Amino acid sequence: MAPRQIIIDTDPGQDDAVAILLALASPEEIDLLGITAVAGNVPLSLTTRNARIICELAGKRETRIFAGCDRPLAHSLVTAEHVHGKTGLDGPDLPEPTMPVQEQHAVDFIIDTLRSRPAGTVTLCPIGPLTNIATALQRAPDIAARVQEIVLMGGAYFEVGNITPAAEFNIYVDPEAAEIVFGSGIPLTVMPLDVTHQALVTGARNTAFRSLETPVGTAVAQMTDFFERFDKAKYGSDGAPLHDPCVTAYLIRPELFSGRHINVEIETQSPLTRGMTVADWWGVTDRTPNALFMGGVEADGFFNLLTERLARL
Ligand SMILES: [Ca+2]
Repeated sequence: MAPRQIIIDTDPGQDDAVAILLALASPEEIDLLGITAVAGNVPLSLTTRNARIICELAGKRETRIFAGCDRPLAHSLVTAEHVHGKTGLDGPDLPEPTMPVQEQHAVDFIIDTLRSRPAGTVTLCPIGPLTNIATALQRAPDIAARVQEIVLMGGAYFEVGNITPAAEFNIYVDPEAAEIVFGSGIPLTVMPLDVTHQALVTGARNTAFRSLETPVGTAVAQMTDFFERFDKAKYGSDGAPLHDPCVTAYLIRPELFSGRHINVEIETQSPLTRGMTVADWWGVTDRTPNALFMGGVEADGFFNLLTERLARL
């Protein structure tokens, strides 16, 4: 089968970094058309910088990187330096990037790519707030029918929230954008916290990265070491959850994940639950299903895949 053509829309982030590295290491399954940066974990200038650092770390300087929206559609930006550190990529000591940022705006790149390639052949992979994707859909509604699928990291049902008691970070930062994406009619596959909190970098898994004894393996071990302090303190878990790599792993090994095709709506109004993904997991409404909402991952298979692929870089 030909590799899937994808655009990764991202706010790196240590876990974004691992998601991108997995894609770059997997050319049989993934043809990465470009990386579009968005404001999220840290401001846009840093997410664009971090995307370039990651591509250079992987030796993939030819990757096209585009800068996108620097703020959510309707509210001011909320960032997460308390999780990811001041740069968004704290942990390893990586050089400042020198590869270029493309001149075209990320939203224009998304629109042009969908219009210029055959309908149903491009998959969007958002692993940050949904601002770039929603802006593209607002500006060019015709592209909705051309997207093969959106596979995204965001939301939660059983785990409820991580940035507020009710909301997951990516959706919380731009719920108006999420509402547009979830209402777009595009086939959606969603990796919520319910899944990503099962993908924990335990000590043994971190050691497996480090034991690759490559610059990529070492950097991933250092990034996940940094990132885990927050989750260990907050959840008492065994290590950092690798949220975003669930998206790229799904493109390679979908059978590692299980979920339900259900209705998911986004709360945009309530001050208490703004950004909540109201997921009808139990089918208690007659609302039309709009998303394959994942609930489980085979964690050992996921980490074996990750380690095996990162070894190639
Ligand atoms: Ca992210």
